[in-house]
Amino acid sequence: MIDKQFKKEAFKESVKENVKFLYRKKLEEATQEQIFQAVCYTVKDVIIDNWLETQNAYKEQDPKTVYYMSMEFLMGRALGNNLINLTAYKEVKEALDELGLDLNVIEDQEPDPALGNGGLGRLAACFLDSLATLNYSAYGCGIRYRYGMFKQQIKDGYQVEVPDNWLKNGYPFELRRPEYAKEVHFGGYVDVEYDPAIGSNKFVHKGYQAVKAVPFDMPIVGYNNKIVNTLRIWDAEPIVDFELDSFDKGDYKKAVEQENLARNIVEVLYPNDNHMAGKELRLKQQYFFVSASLQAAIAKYKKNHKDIMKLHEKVTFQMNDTHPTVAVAELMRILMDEEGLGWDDAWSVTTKCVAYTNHTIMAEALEKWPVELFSRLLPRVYQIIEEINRRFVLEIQEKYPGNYDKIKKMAILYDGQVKMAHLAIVAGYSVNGVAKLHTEILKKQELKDFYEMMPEKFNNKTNGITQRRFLLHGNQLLADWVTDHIGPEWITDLSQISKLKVYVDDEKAQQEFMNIKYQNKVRLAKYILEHNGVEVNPRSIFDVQVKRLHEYKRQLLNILHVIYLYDQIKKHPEMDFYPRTFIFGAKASAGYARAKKIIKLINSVADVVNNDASIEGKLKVVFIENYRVSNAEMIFAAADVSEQISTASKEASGTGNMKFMLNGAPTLGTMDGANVEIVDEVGKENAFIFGLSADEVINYENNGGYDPRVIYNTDDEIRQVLTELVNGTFSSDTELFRDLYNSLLNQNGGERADQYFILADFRSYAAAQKKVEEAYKDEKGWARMAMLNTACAGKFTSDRTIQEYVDDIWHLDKVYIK
Ligand code: HBZ
Repeated sequence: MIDKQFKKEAFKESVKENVKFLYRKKLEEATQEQIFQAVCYTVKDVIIDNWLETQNAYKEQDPKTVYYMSMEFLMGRALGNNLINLTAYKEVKEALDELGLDLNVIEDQEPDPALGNGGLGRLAACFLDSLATLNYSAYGCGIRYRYGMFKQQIKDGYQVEVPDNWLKNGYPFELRRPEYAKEVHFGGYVDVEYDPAIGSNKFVHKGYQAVKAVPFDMPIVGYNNKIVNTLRIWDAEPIVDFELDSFDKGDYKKAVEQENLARNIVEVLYPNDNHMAGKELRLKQQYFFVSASLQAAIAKYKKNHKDIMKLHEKVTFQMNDTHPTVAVAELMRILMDEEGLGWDDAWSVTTKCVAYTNHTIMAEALEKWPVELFSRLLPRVYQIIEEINRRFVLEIQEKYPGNYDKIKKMAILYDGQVKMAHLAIVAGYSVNGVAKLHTEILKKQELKDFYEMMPEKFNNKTNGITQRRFLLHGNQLLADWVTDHIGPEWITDLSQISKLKVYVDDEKAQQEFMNIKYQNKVRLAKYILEHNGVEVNPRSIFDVQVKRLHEYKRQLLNILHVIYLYDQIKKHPEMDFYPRTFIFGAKASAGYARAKKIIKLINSVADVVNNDASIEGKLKVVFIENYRVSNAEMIFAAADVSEQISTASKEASGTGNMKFMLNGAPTLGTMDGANVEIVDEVGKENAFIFGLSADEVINYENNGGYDPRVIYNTDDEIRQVLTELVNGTFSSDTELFRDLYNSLLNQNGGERADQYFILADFRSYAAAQKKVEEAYKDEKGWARMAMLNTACAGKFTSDRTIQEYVDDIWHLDKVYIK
């Protein structure tokens, strides 16, 4: 270990000192939570030195910096990950052992900073890890929500949302930076005033409400390279402390309003994934963190650079979906109103500085704001968007004279709405999708008109995940085994993991690999017993679907298939059946009634199946409560089968699929998102692929021709499964699941019957599941397949993804710390 603080004796002393200092207690008297805090402060001490050194190196070497702008950073716990990246995990574990403490228990004291919903937020977190590890200068820019993603409790089979007060005990790794506070303005109006300095009129924003944005910095530790980057998340405070005497001055109302605005703005993360809520507060959140982040970035640039026209040489802003897209107009505003540039110069700089990543083609997720709301909340920014739109519409007319359909489809302002994706594409110098198939669909379907007009902007960046968290930390047994066989290079160069291929037919290696899987299954079984009170057999196949609950992800297909298997076992008790445990974990958006009903169905099926002695434990169903990053690490390590069963074309990429693969679980999935590339890497004989293709789905959607009733009427077994939703098999209330039943069979308003093609794919899914069972029975064959999945996962590291962003979009310079 490189740092003196991690010499065991010094570490132990420091922890004891911190317990004394923070809590006036001896170690023996402290709670585990207090010890957790003390350990974090010891670790933070080391990190701060590296953080300072990194900032010095950046100052000296002046590299180009990426600002990753995201409403969400789903970081997961920091302590264990920081120790891993400081290469101090094992030393610290031993030191704590010697103090009679268990590092795992201490890690479990940390709340998950859950400042994100799902894949998009977790991707941002993986990217920060890779940027630091690859020696690039980067800031994450986001919001310090008081309440992150809600905690999920399951009561009587229903999801109940409980507020996540993650800051309750103080978060040890964050640092408040009041000296970098910025002001952000809302509402008011735009006035025109003569400015003698420039000898012409200029626009002035007046009558606004102001909020103070105060940054909190979190360290992002690179792996074994002394780099520490920064995640900067903004808190909101009132500009002036609430003063009673302002009542007399007549601005009492405004003082209260400003105070309320500050209090509300960072209160809570919107818990929707792939769905736009359209709430005014959400737009306030967006502008709040974007404005503060841009102001900070420009102030930092101006410290060492004179020419604002060269901003793009040192700075680039990546917009994580359209959520931060107001950055386009805000950067224009700052460049014109604060820096004094004219329109053309400001546009030239802006369009070299901003780039956009698209994460979805789901129509309901596309951000469109009513003009009324937008222009009231952000009058000056709206004015700038009008001008961007006016000029863009002229360009369309020039390119497609007389073609008004193009304007209708492509304008930024249309039908009384501000279309954020259009703004992002028009201003962005790069537009990327997150997997090959997704990018192709963007080019050929969703964004076709834009692709035809500006093909040079479009590119693909297939997602990735960090192997440091999802193998080295989450699956320490397998990580050690891999290192024993091929050395430790895979930790920073995952392509090396292909060296495992020479072992896939080696019987000893197979046994060791599967024994590790078994131990991880035992660990998960223990967790399930403690948290769900359900006993599961670690010798059974662990078939896992963990991700947000969404109809397009088709947890409903999975549970309907479980019902089908249950029917089969009941009908043919003598049939050969390999024991199976179906494991689910998913949060549903609080307002998404059908998603919540699917959770209830899973739990109702679990109740019946798990308590039916006649099936002799062959089938178990478990719904893991409060799925989040910390328990995900354990779940991936224990999975035999990775369920990636979205309706083809709907899942932009998926990243859970990659985490399962790395941990040796073959994919059972559709040809969707990054599944396609997983199959390319591992071979289709080492995955279980089923279902309609993306082209087939899109064809049905565009031209009709799919009728689930035909399947219902002709397939007795499927009909029986559906009937059991409404005949009392899983609930004495026969109406409880009526909506799910109807959604599969009846058209409802604008919604097609079975719009996610569950019945269409049911038989091929069941057949693929049968193949899984057969394959699993062949122990050696399965071990080989599992190992090949791990060995072929090299492409799916976020280190590769980040290097592609750097090479094609960001053009950052590497920085080394002496
Ligand atoms: O982004 C996900 C995609 O569904 C998934 O396929 C992809 O792998 C991942 C990373 O690229 N999208 C999300 O997670 N989206 C959101 O969480 C979201 C949150 C708020 C919104 C819209 C979408 O307003």
